[in-house]
Amino acid sequence: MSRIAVVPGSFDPVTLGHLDVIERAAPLYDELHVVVVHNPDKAALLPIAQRVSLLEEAVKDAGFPGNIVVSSWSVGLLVDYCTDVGASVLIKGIRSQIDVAYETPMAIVNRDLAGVETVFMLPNPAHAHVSSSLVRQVAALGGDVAPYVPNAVAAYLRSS
Ligand code: COD
Repeated sequence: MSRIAVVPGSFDPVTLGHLDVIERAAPLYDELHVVVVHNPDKAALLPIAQRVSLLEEAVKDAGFPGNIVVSSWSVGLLVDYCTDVGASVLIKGIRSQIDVAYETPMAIVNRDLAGVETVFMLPNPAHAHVSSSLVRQVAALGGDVAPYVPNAVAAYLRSS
């Protein structure tokens, strides 16, 4: 049986922190779905299709393994996506106690709903301070986001 996992996120935009988690998770599974999900609690910067396209470019540029699938999910529960693709594991990056507090109830509910387990991965300390919201703020104020994002995102934000 294939081991399939899902890395969900807003990815608005994808950062080097996200890529670090994706790079380390990919070899652990046969198939890794990186899924852009709308988070209703956050004001969006980029349309979902643009986030998917930047993720695809970043994964390709980084030369990650070929078992990574980039997609999006906008209808219904995240665990419905997992069921659709046969994934039994969700992967979340944990930067701090704040992430633990946010992710823990979701992990338990996702297990209750569909038997999907959540695996928490600790970040590379070099990127542990990076978040999409920080990138959005720096970009909005005209700062250089290149240290925090893949080249494709830096180029896109410079040109938009
Ligand atoms: N280093 C390591 N990990 C990181 C970093 C970093 N620098 N930055 C972010 N991450 C992790 C985050 O902790 C998170 O695990 C993931 O990467 C994605 O982060 P974001 O900011 O892109 O996405 P979020 O936090 O807005 O998550 C959106 C989700 C849609 C994934 C989330 O809200 C979710 O799981 N929703 C489930 C919807 C649902 O079905 N609800 C009902 C049952 S709970």
